[in-house]
Amino acid sequence: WAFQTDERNPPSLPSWPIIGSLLSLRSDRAPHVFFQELQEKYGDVYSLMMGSHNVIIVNSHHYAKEVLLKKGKTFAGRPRTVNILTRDGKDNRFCGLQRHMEVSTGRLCTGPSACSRRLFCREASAMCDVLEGTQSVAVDLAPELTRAVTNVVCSLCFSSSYKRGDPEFESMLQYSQGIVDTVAKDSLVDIFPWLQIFPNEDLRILKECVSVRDKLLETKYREHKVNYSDSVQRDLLDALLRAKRSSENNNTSTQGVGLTDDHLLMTVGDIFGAGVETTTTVLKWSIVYLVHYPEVQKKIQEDDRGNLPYLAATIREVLRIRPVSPLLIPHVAVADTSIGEYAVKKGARVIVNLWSLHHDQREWKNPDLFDPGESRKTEPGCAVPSASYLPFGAGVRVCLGEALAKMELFLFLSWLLHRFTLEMPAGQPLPSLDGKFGVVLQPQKFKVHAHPRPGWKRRTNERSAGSFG
Ligand code: PLO
Repeated sequence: WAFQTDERNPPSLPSWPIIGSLLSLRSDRAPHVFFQELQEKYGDVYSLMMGSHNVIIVNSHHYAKEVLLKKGKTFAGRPRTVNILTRDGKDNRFCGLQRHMEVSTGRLCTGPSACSRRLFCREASAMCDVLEGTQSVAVDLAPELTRAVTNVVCSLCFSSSYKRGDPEFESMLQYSQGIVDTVAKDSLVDIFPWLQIFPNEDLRILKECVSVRDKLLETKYREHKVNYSDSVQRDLLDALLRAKRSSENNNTSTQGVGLTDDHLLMTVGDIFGAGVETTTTVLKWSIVYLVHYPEVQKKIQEDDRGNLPYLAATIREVLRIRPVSPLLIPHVAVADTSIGEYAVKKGARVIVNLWSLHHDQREWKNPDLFDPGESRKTEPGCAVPSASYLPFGAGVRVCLGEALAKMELFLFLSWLLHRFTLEMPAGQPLPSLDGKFGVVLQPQKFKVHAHPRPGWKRRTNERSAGSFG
């Protein structure tokens, strides 16, 4: 028979008509942990039905790299899950439209430079000054961390920043949390189509938060257009405005699709949201682990090597043990293809379980243990601790902000640990290591005491401020 092939289908979870594999998907665990558990029974690659969709879960780095790198273009499709957030995919990010525009303007503007470095130091230092005022009370560091990170992104995108207690900032905190909490569930709406017919509470919250966000973005956009000039490029929004103008001037080229105001708004919205939520989350996890492991904190503080390699190793380990995006964002096969020995039909969704890669027993010694030490290194000088490590994804959909994020995390944490020792107040339990599953994996709320270090002022005089690392 001519159409007989060597490829077989991946092992599949039991499935029933209409409800798909829903019955075997009931579990109290977060989806990434549950998918990792299923790996024991079904193997590294298995498939399940969610409603009428065929979903393939990939749990090891060989297969993950085939999807993201080797066959990256074939798997570069996106499900229409985030269409509420992105006005039907007009953000270029989730749906691949004119990504080149985002890449050229985004990289140009947000790639780390001496300028962004100065910006990080300015915000980190301002944050430390505020923390200094908290004296001996334990506080939730999240609002100040978020404000500092927001101000960095705000400066890069809109040349503006927020003071403490700014009502616009407060409303941003609120809507953003609303989106983080609900947008991952919204992708379930896409997976279980009948949820769309019966809109639920989460969907209402999501729509409301997105509308608040859009109003804010539109205001920023309107204000910007007034002062726009072709000759100066103040920030990312200016760069996008310029790209839009030039696409209007030769609209025969760019695939016949002009850049609309919506494209532009959704692109800044994305960069803004991604820049704030991801970095803040990693900073929070870093603090959680630093109070759990005071010896790690001490070792970073005592490191007198200029580029603080132990801090860099700590950040790498935080990104491994608590990846920001444990299931990445789902991919869709745009043609019939395969993963390893398994056939994959066009339209299948592929979820790369980064959690499995980062907790793979075959690749890591004691993967559930936080250990920034030597045992996580493959070779000296090698920046990547193992092949089974992709905190920023890979391939065509790789994180655009990787370099910026690494520099930002490094500078923020070095300022923080230079000026403070972070401790739990006496008698308080340590913060939980369990994350809350959402579009990013966030730690639960906790309070810590930022104890000023004796003599930090003396040391700042020795090395001029901002020259860490
Ligand atoms: C975060 C909440 C914001 O209000 C909107 C937003 C935009 C872009 C999203 C981001 C949220 C979460 C993290 C995402 C980012 C795009 C890329 C990034 C999903 C929802 C990751 C981790 O892939």
